[in-house]
Parts: sequence; structure tokens; C-alpha cells
Amino acid sequence: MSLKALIFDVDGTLADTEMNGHRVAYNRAFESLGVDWNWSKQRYGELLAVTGGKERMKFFVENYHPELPADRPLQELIAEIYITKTEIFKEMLLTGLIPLRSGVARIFTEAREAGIRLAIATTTAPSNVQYLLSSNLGEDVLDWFDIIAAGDIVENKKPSPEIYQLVLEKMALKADQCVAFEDSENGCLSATGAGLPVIITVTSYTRNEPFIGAGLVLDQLGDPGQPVELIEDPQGTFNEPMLTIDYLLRNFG
Ligand code: XBP
Ligand code: MG
Repeated sequence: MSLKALIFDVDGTLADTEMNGHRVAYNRAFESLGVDWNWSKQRYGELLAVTGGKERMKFFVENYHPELPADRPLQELIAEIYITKTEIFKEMLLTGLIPLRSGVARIFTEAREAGIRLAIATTTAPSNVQYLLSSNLGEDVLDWFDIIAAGDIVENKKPSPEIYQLVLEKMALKADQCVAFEDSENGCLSATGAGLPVIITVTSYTRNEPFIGAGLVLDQLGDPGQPVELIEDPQGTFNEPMLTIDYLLRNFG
């Protein structure tokens, strides 16, 4: 058995953070700073083509030409919005507004019991990962991860493979000793670009993305009483009510 570690994306994968989390926090930050922008659910879905909030705002300005405050350089404005949004999002996490998706806590526990290491590879800010995990699973959960690689730690965000390459290097593991978990095409491209097998759990925003090269596409990881819907199974091996470590060891090990 060669499976040594599971590497998780955060937004969309550990929790459904985008539509009612990050989007809402950005809109509140725009309002509190007097910036006349608003991201509808549909518009935000379009903007998700670009990963990373700062990069997304720049893309929005360049492609949608919204009204810009006359008195502030764009880079400064984006930096200020990002700081305000991150504070607002932190409050949302600390008030328990954003639960983990089905099967996430279970798979963490099963992996630890099987001696399989855990890591995070995400484009979001490190504090968002910490508060999401600790508000759902307690402070000690942060010790469960060998590395939490997040945000601006790499130069190029997903779909670049850099964040996954960094995690592999820090864990001293080869790509075929790990499985990545993602929810989006950009995440899938990033993981497969680093040579990793990848399992997708889709969200309402990503359901129709192509996920070329993914090892398995599900609607969720699943839990007892919450069976998964199988979306794509190129290996033809998945015949389970939920994704388990036992299945991963048999088919990705
Ligand atoms: C997630 C993102 C992030 C979040 C917002 O991509 O693109 O930008 O939307 O987080 P992935 P920040 O799930 O592929 O990592 O506001 O902290 O950038
Ligand atoms: Mg994601």
C-alpha cells in the first residue's frame, strides 16, 4: 500500500464557502468601504473563473468595468477591501455560519486512524482555513495537518500546480503516494498538473465543469445516512455508499 497522505482544497471542498460565505463577505466589505459594487450569485459564479479574492477583484475591474473611486489607486483599494473582507469572513466563521461538508470530519478521523497524513493546499488566506477548521472541529484540529499551504505562499495560484508542488516538497512525498480532494476545474487542473490523483466533490457552482483527468467525481464524500451520488467513475471501481479510507487504500493505494 503506497497511499501516504490526503491533500485537501478548502473552498468548496471542506465547506461550501463561496455563494453564502466569501461572496457575502465581499459585498459587505464593498458596502462598508463605500465602494459601489455588488456581486450577485450569478456574477460571482462567473468571477470564480479566477482563484484568489485579490486576483478576482482585479479581473472584475478589468472585465466588467465597474465604477471606481476616483481618489484611490486600484491596488491599494483591492488590498483594503481584502483586509476588510477577511475580517468579515472571520466573524462569519467564528459565529459558526459555515459548516463542513458531509464526510469531511469522518475522512479526517479515518485517515488519522489509518496513519495517513493530512495536508491543505488552497488559494484562500491562511486565517480562513484556521477559523473554518477550528470553529467546526476545535483548536486541536490544526495539529492534524502536516502543512497548511495557503494564499500568497506561492507566486501563482490555482490552476497553477505550484501550491500542490510545495505541499509534496514539504511532506517529502511523491505525487502517486497522495490523493488530492478538490471541487473545481481550476483545482483539478492544479492537482493533476502536479501529477496527483484527484477526487472531486462538486458544488452548485462547479457541477458542470469537465474535470478532465479526475479519478472520481462525486456530489459529496458522504456519511452514514447521507449516501453519495456518483457523477464520474473512470476506473469503474466505486460502488459504495460513501467515500472511505478503505476504498482509497484499495483503489488509490
Ligand atoms: C478558492 C478561491 C478563493 C476564495 C476566497 O479557490 O478562489 O479566492 O474564493 O478566498 P480554491 P480569499 O478553492 O480552488 O482554493 O478571499 O481569501 O482569496
Ligand atoms: Mg475549491
